Amino acid sequence: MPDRTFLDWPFFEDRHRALAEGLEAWAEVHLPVDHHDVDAACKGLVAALGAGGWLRYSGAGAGEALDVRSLCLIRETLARHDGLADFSFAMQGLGMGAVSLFGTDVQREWLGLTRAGKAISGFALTEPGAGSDVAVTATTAVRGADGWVLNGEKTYISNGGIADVYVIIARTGEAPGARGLSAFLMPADVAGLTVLDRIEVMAPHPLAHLGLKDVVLPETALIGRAGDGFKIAMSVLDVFRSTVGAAALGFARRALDEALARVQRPRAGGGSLADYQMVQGHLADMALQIDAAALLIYRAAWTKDQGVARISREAAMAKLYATEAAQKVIDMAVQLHGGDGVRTGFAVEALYREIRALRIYEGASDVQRVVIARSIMG
Ligand code: COS
Repeated sequence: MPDRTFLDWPFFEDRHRALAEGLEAWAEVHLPVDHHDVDAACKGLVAALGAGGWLRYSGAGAGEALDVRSLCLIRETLARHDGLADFSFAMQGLGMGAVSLFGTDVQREWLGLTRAGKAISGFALTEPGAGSDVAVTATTAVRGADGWVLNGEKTYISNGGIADVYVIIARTGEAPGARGLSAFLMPADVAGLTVLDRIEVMAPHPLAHLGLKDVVLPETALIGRAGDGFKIAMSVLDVFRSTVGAAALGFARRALDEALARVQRPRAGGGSLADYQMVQGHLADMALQIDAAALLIYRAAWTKDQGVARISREAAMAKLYATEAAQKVIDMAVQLHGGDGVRTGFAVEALYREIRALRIYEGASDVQRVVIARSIMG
């Protein structure tokens, strides 16, 4: 059983403690799921998370605000039980993040579906030539008589191929660079949108390279104002980067649990590995990194929930520290398992593969360092 004392920290209210307990009970019954067919698994998880009421937290309707502490608690709980469950929850939030923050009433109708688990969403930001540097986005959206016409390619799009709706960032050209982008809401069945490739990765989940050829979207698809797409994308990432840290925290907590159980097993020659001070030292380092990550994550989430407009620095610190720390914690858990640590079927082997992408997506670790450095340099 993982340490639950953090729930008594002053960052949380009683509703957060009730949420964490309720989701824990649900996860013990419903997770993990079979991962062999990731598309089917994710579709089933979205439906189950919707039926359980958990996806309500993934979006914000008119007059509501995303509760970042709830998002983080849900992600760390789900990640501790099943990485794909965390992924399915997270993408409903990230995919619809721009709509939650900036959508019109009509655009928010999609939220009714994604928050009920009846539609799947994706965020189409990254391009073959524009990864960390969003300002060089090349996909174009040109205003025509029938609305906007989009052309280009998007890659590494999570839920690509199974999503019902995407938020897409494209160049509308109001100004060069970051100031000439806009955000659009794009149903997946629109003519001209195709899946060019499915991308296979070391911790499999639905991921695709998308092509857009003369995709026509109505004027009402524009989210916020034309030219604000970069700021909209960054505002979404400000909210969701802390939650990536929370997912990493969930993986790390699971790794510590697995390591503790392993080293406390009786050994053939008597005693257990936990009797050795060097092993205890490793356990202490793991617990320390987990608590430090949790403090940074819930500091960022609490700050955003107080209504602070920009938490770029806090969110970057949370994501950077938590994902890097989780990698180290999981690596040590693998080490403490000996040969079983790298053996298929062992939880730590899966965690070792699952954590790696979190140091890359939603802003690689060095991007977070850039954001932090800029914030302290003023
Ligand atoms: N919220 C609101 N506005 C923001 C913002 C934020 N978090 N971050 C930047 N902006 C604004 C800036 O204030 C600036 O506004 P003005 O033009 O009015 O001055 C504008 O956006 C451009 O900002 P900046 O000059 O910092 O842009 P850069 O191109 O230098 O941004 C980084 C660089 C690396 C920080 C950015 O491209 C980034 O975060 N990249 C990572 C991409 C990513 O996470 N991809 C995830 C893919 S998986 S979904």
